[in-house]
Amino acid sequence: MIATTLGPLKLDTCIYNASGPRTGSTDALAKISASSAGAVLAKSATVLEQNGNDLPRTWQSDKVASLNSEGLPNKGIDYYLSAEAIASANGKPYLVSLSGHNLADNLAMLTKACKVDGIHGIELNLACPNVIGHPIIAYDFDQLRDVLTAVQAHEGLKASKKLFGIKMPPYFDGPHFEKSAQIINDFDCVHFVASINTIGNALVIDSEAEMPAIRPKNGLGGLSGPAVKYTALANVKKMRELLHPRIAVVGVGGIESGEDVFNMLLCGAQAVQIGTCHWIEGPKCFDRIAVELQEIMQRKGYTSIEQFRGKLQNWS
Ligand code: RRO
Repeated sequence: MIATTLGPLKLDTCIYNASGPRTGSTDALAKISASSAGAVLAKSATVLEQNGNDLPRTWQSDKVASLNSEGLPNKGIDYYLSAEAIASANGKPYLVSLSGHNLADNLAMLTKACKVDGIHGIELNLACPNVIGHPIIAYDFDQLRDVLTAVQAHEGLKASKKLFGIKMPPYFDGPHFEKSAQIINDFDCVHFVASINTIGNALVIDSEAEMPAIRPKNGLGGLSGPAVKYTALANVKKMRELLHPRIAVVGVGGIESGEDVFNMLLCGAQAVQIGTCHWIEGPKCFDRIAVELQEIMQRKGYTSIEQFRGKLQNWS
């Protein structure tokens, strides 16, 4: 009832995890795999293992929003590639996320990922807000085009025919939506666009301490959770309108209920990722949210997501 496809991949449910929280270890990936998530996506990887930014680097509030400046702590690409048997033990697609320090690193990791049969898809993260000294790639449209030009020319990706997509930052202005979609549309190698990463460079203040809640970047970090849901919905709607129909849009940002997923699907999402809610609630969130979505569909008489996907009504 809530199955979907992403390129050649079949997902039993259209809900799976976002890269980030609870995705850094094989133990965490195995738990997602054992839940009703439709796919398993690993933490963004760099070429080599790294520890990330100084602590404290996260702040959580289950009601409003969360903030992180993790700075890409991860075990290195080889670890996530070799986790394929564990992550896909339950027959689900396993995707890795790449977030190298530079284009050469991303291409080197792409080469490795394309050689592993058990990797079903690759998400290139063009939107990390937390690496000190590195601006968000997809806010620089020349760099966005350069990265995609290099990926398109990548022989290993072409030969492997693997699902390839990009994780995008939120945009806030019409011309930015248009320009980014126009660039992406020029590249056949892009099969999906996942919108949105966290809203970069937000600030949470601890009033008692009269200090920022987190240490790195003088307190600035990526904002996530319910507060960003409305920005995420708008990004999914705009991307779906502007991207070529062959490119799927994966919705992500602040999703925590079946109703939130339903709204993402109305905006045209092909699948929906859960980040902060997974972080706070753990992998049982995938079971709960899947049940909630099915209840809404039953109440409305829908038997498949295709019956309402992308069919958000307009005011006349
Ligand atoms: O690790 C992080 O600090 C991080 C990454 Br790579 C990302 O893409 N988005 C985010 O909010 N945090």
